[in-house]
Parts: sequence; C-alpha cells; structure tokens
Amino acid sequence: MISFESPTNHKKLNDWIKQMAALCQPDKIAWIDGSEHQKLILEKEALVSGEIIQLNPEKLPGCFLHRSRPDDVARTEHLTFICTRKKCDAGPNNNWMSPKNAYAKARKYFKGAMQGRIMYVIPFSMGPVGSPFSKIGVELTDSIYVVLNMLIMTRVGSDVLKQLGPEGEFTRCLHSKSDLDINKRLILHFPEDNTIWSVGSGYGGNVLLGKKCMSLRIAGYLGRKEGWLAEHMLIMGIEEPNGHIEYIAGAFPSACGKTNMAMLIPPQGLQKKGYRVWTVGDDISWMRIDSDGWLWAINPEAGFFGVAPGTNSKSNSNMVKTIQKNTIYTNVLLKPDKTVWWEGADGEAPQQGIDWQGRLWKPGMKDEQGNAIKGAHPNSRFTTPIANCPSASFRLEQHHGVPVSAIIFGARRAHLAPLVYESFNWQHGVFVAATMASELTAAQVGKVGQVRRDPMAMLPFCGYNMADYFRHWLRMGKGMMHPPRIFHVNWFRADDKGNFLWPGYGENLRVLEWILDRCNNKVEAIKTPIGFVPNPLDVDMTGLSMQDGALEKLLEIDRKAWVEELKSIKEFFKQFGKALPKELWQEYESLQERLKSQ
Ligand code: GTP
Ligand code: SPV
Ligand code: MN
Repeated sequence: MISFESPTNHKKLNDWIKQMAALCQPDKIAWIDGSEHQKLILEKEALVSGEIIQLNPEKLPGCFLHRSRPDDVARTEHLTFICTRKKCDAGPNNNWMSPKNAYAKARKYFKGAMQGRIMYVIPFSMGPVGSPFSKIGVELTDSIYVVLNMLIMTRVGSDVLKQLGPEGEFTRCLHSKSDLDINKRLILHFPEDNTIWSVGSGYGGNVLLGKKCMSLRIAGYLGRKEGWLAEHMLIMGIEEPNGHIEYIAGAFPSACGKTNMAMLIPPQGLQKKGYRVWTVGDDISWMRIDSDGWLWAINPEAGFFGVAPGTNSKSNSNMVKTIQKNTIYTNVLLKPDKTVWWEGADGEAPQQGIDWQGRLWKPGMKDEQGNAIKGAHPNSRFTTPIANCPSASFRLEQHHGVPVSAIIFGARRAHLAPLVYESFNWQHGVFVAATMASELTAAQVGKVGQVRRDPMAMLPFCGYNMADYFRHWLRMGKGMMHPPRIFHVNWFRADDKGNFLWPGYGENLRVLEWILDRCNNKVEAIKTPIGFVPNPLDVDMTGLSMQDGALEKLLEIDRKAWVEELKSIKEFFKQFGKALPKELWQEYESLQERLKSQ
C-alpha cells in the first residue's frame, strides 16, 4: 500500500485517501496547499507533459491553452447518474443507478487507473472559508489540468484543512481521467454518502467536481435537508447613483447568458442615469433565509468558467479585461503570436492558426459536408479568477452574502415567451420556473436548438426528485418575510426569419430597471393570463432605436400558442405522478382558466 505524509489528522479523510489510492494505484500522492510556489511547479510539469501550452507571456501573462479530446468537450448528461438507494428519490429526470451497482461498475474503471501518475489531493471550500454558507470538499484527481482549474474556481489549500479540523464534514470527490474513453465514462453522485465519482473525462463540468456535481447536485440535496437553496444562478448588484445597491439572482440554462448578465455594462442611452453593475457570481448561487426574513445569497465559486465564443469588447468588455491574465483557455484557436481567438472574438479572424483540435486552420475552411470548420469549439471556455474582473463585487468575500430582491428565470426561446413578465406571487413564480423551457445549446451533448423543459434551469443539475425540489421551493417561499419577486425573461425571441428581436447584452438593463421598479412598487403593469408585462412606455428606450412596434411584438402574448404550451406542461407534470405538489396543478388550472376567459 502506498504511504504518504498527511498535513491533517482528520482520520476519516486520511483513511478515505488510503482506500482510494489502493483502488487507483497512483505512484505518488501530492497534497495541494494553494501556494503560488506549488502552482508554478505544477504549471511547469503540465507544460512538459503537453497538457497545457504557454501563451504569449507579454500579451497574456500567466495564461495557458488546453485542448481536450474531440469527444470530451461538454457535459455528458447521459453518463451522469444520481445513485440513491431508492430509484424514486432520483426522480424521473435523472439517470439512476443503485449505489451498489454504480460503485461496482465504476470501481472497474478506477482500478489501477492512476498507475504511473500522481494522485493530487485538493482540499477546497465552496464559499468563503469559514462562512456559515460554505461547504468543504476534497477532490482526488490524476489531472494537473483539474488541479490548475480548481485553484482558480475554488478556495484551495491549507486554510481549508484548518477549517475542516479533525472531524469536519466534507464531500468526497474522486476523479480519474483514466484513458479518457467515452465508453468508460461515468459521472456518479451518491448524495446519501456525500460522495462523487467521475471517471473517463477531462471536461470542465464533468471533472471540476466542486462545480455542478457538488455545488448543485450534492448541495441541492443537502439544501433540502437543511432548508436552503443551491441554484444555477448568477448574482449581480445594480447600484443606483445614490449608492443604494439591489441584488438580483438569475437562472438561465447553460450558455443562455448568465455570465453576460452578471457583468453587464449599462448601454449608452442609460449611462447618464449613473447605474453601476457589480458581479457576485455568474453560475451558482447558494441562498438562505436570514433572521431578517430576506433571502441572502453567496456565490460558492471563486472563478468563472465562461463560454468563449461570442465574448468580445462589445458583448462583454468586463470579461475581455478579466481574461487577460492568469487564465486557462480550453479548446480555443491558437494564433501564430501565441494569443487566442474564437468565433465572435474581437478583431478579424487570423489568416491562420491552430484550431481546437490541434490542426492547421484558415478562415473559410469547410468540412466534407460543406459546413464551415470552426477555429474554436462552440463550447470552448476560459477559466479565470473573479478577482480579475473590473466589476467584481466588494461583497464577494463577505460571509453573509447579499440580500436578493428579485429572482429572474430566463430561457432561450425563439417564440412564445415574451421579453419579460412577472409572476403574480411566489407560488405562481414557482410554477413559472417549474415549467420553463429552453432551446439546447452547445454546452450539452445533444441536438442544438431543440426545445426542452428545464425547470429553474436545473434539469441536469438537480440531485434528487424534481417533484420534491418544487415542494422545497414552495416551502422556502412560506419561510420568508420578504420573498424576492419572481420574473421570467427571454432575450432570444426571434422574428420569422430567425433574427433576434431584442438587441440583448447591455440593453438588458432596460428590462432589469423595470424589474427593480416593480420590486419597489414604482411602476404599474399590464395583467395578462401568464403574468404582469410592462406597459411599453415604462421600458426606458432612450438611445435605443428599434423598429416601430418591435417592443410590442416582444411583449406580445400569443394565447393560442400558450394553450398549446399547456399540453406539453401537462405531459411534463404527469411524469411526476402523485409526487408533484398539488399547488402546481392548481396553478396549471388557473392558467388554463385565465387563457380561456380573458
Ligand atoms: P454557462 O456557463 O454554460 O452556464 O452559460 P451562461 O448562462 O453563463 O452563458 P453566457 O453568458 O456565457 O452566454 C452564452 C451565449 O449567449 C454567448 O454566445 C453569448 O454571446 C450569448 N448571449 C448572452 N447574452 C445574450 C443576449 O442578451 N442576447 C443574445 N442574443 N445573446 C446573448
Ligand atoms: C454549464 O454547462 O452550465 C456550465 C459549464 O456552466 S460546466 O461547468 O461544464 O457545467
Ligand atoms: Mn452553468
């Protein structure tokens, strides 16, 4: 058996590491201490092994490029499992395996998988170390890429072990890239054991186990037990000129605009109003009811793992500034000057470069089917510290988080969903969120563009039965004196030719302004069968020219299409059987009534 020196006297942790090492058989065990010194050594090793490529040190200091396997570029939802003793506890929307079978199957893949490799031990905290919101995890991995990413995305190192003490609770996260074989890939969650096993992948959401696996699937399970929420949400603050800041949390499915909104830059036309936007988080929000009766939120992460394509100085100049240093780029195009490029980056496409698969690339190249070959993968990403971001909130390290005034659910839908509407109350808001649907993007393996129901943007991330999750949401609403108001937005409504009707990005502030006015009872709204929509005159359009009637079109409710939508909502609800809270059927019937009668 491999022996190792441990910096902690946490017996359970040390025993677990011993067991996992006996299974994976690494040559060596190395503890990650979070120091700059150790990070530099790891970077050197990864450069030598070719796992990362050094980028131009003058133009992009501390930045690296990594290429993953072509079949390992997005989360593989069909290989992701919730392993509870009872199948019904995973619910109809999760893949399920019994813990016994899952451990047995994965054990075969893990066996000896780390031979000739080092097993890195990463103690990490999701949330500021020591905050009552925070949770500790320990990830064991044979990938330096994972270590380097975790150093950016989470708080790693010795102070985490100190916080953990000799007996503290932690999530056991085991990862091996093994031979990166998609046929031997599994992402397994054991909520009843506070354990995650991931094997056969090297891609972000599959392997940075503090992110979706722990902070949503496992944390969601814990949150239900302990009375809090773990959500796929950005958190942003909007500061008025008088210095007052209001916080909004927003759930959008993957690659539907959370990162962009979290660091939005006010559009020209609204600039004289003097708003400033502060970024708390772009992907995950943990929320608790405080003694003041408000919902408070923290971002458990310390970095952004953002979508590269489409990121430019116009769409997101804060992010462009953020990713100039200490950033890991994954699956983007490498330019001859050792900088990077992607579709929708600033400037022209380079004359040539090395594409995300490591092949020579020139603009205009086509594949056998005649489709343009992309320089960067559509789900190429960057990993970068939040601290780099010019709009990073000063409340980031506060153990208390921020109070949430409004929760926004956003979907990508060419039709149906209007630009914005407000729910009538919390229960109706939970119905709106539970029935949201969105088009698939490149962030999932699957058919891009297809509409699927994605409740709370959590379909792939809910670690237990979604019917129980809806019930938990309903119960949370009852526990608050000042529940946030719930809204739905859609930046992606399109005309018949498929062109977006709304300019989006910074211009979205116009909608957020209306949302905050609603929260502060400053503006009336129009009651429709689906909720309150703005009177078009109440959306400040200063400096934004749109075609006559475009805003009206964006806010239009197509009653017939909504009646159609009811059918698919019914189908969706029916799969939960008796487990679905009756309040949601009540809301369904009320909506049906309103669509008929008004
Ligand atoms: P994950 O990291 O996968 O959870 O995604 P995300 O929700 O943070 O998505 P992100 O902000 O990275 O946006 C993904 C894509 O949506 C990018 O291509 C953006 O350019 C595009 N996008 C973001 N905001 C808007 C918008 O307001 N309008 C339009 N049309 N596109 C947008
Ligand atoms: C998402 O897909 O929602 C992401 C990227 O934020 S990943 O970490 O891969 O889940
Ligand atoms: Mn996400």
